[in-house]
Amino acid sequence: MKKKKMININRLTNHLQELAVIGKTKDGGINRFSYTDEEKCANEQLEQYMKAAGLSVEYDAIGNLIGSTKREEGLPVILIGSHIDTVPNGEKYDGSLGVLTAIEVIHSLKENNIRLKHPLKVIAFKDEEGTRFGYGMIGSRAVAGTLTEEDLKRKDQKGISIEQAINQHGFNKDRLQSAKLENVKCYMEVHIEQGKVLEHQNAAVGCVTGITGPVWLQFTLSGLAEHAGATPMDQRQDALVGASLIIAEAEKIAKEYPSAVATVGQLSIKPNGVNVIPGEVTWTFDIRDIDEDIRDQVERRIKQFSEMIAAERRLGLEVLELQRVAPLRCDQNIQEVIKDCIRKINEPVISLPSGAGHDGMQFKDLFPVGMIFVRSKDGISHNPKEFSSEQDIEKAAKVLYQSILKLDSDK
Ligand code: HGY
Ligand code: MN
Ligand code: MN
Repeated sequence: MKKKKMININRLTNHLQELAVIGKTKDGGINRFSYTDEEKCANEQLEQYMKAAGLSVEYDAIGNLIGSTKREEGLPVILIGSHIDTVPNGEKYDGSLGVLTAIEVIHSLKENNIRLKHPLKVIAFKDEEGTRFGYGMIGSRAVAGTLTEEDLKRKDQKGISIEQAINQHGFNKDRLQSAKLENVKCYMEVHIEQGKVLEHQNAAVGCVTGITGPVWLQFTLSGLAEHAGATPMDQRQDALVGASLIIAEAEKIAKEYPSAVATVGQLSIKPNGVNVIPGEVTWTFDIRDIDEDIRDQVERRIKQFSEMIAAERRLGLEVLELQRVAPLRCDQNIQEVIKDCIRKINEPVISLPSGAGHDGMQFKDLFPVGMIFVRSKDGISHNPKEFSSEQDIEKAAKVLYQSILKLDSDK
């Protein structure tokens, strides 16, 4: 009797390659932002994969794509998912791997004639990255029931709001509350590590212990745009020099804490002329730590230093909060299940926190969350060089497959 193959890694790899073509950039990466044609096309591709896996397919009120197995009355849902939107010039693994692995596991369960007690839902969450609107995890917030009408007012750089984008793409923001999922047993996600821990430990997969919580801030320093040649150095209100001092100090502050990070990802200068003293500088801070108090301490110290620089240099300072997500501890029981399944495939059991944010954070205090990491080559992500091997992906898919079986057998 032919041994049942747990996972069809060729099918999963083909799906990864096929999806990666959608949104390809001239720089070799992928641009697939929320409520765009590229994302619509990618979702249509996912619909095919979901239907082939025997799932019934639907979109919820804000456009999350959901594939469901037949429901057994009353039993809570095992939710598995991730996102297919990308950062600018992203790559094929961040997010997409989690959605495709979830579909593959369900497809393989079906082929192996395994019928679970609990209903399963696979979900491709809308806009996890926050690339288009500077506000992430829109889809998982809707599923958690925490996305508000206020949130939908956020606009992209063309002035289009999330609400307009939702309606333009045929979804219905007025049914926002209908997107909330009730009666969920747990949420599971496979994701690339995007760091170097598994590689340093020579491990293919890892069990996630928790997810650091990001706070995104927009700083604007305003001084006075003046002639670069005619204005003496001691008579300037140079917004860029002020910003530079603040950004350098932010790095120093973050380095004082073992797991804190502070990043400036975006910066713009006005009027941005070679011979003009910068009158205004706007930039973003992404500040994180697995410990919320430490994260908030780093944020407070950066703000205090900024106020001092602004006063010293006669600059105006405005700080806008773009988003704040609490860190998440992954469920202890699910972690034990995942570690057991890693042992069963004879892999070293590594537990590690996630420096990157993930949709599961939105389900804090709602239902248990578990995450399985796949090794990232050189720890690179948010970059076309992002890579995870087929062998490692197959191992993670097997761990998810076995974890789902174990969680389904629980009372
Ligand atoms: O920003 C993050 O950590 C994730 O990639 N959205
Ligand atoms: Mn990402
Ligand atoms: Mn991601």
